[in-house]
Amino acid sequence: MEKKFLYFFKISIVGDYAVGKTSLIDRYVNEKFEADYIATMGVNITLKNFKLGDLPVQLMLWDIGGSDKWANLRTMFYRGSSGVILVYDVTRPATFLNITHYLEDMEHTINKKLPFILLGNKVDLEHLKKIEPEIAEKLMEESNGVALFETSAKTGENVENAFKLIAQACLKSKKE
Ligand code: G3D
Ligand code: MG
Repeated sequence: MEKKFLYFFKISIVGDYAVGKTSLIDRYVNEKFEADYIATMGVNITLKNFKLGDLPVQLMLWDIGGSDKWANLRTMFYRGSSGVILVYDVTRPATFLNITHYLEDMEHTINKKLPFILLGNKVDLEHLKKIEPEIAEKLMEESNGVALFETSAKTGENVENAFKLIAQACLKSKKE
């Protein structure tokens, strides 16, 4: 009989306050699991089981509080991560500019660069949109990201695609 492996990936979701990190996870995951002792440190943990093709995969999503209070701890969250989701809000340019800082954080923390995807969230707010995908695409390519997605936690646009792709990238980097 064919042996089935369960792949397990810790994924950190990082970005400024109110870009939609928690909403994206809520949209993607139906069942929430919160570890209280970690919540007090500014992190919520959510588990998501699904299949990539016929491979059972479990994602452990670390949702990091955006408050500056936790800025020193953020580096710690990258450790042990298989991949990272960086989120900005397409209506607030400052949240996009800060992506560079998060990338620097990540590089200083771990020697190996983690696979990451970049999400421009809140694309449903078309009339308020200030960051066009071309500029984000450029940053993503320059920093060797896996992909850029424009998402909406409100409508669900691209949410599933994004999580699926980071899981695929984690799987690929594990096999390399
Ligand atoms: P955070 O976890 O990154 O801090 P949240 O962000 O998920 O708490 O979201 C912050 C606010 O943005 C919330 O509004 C949430 O409903 C809203 N939001 C998140 N994603 C989207 C999106 O894709 N589109 C729109 N239109 N709004 C979004 P409130 O009012 O609850 O503070
Ligand atoms: Mg949050």
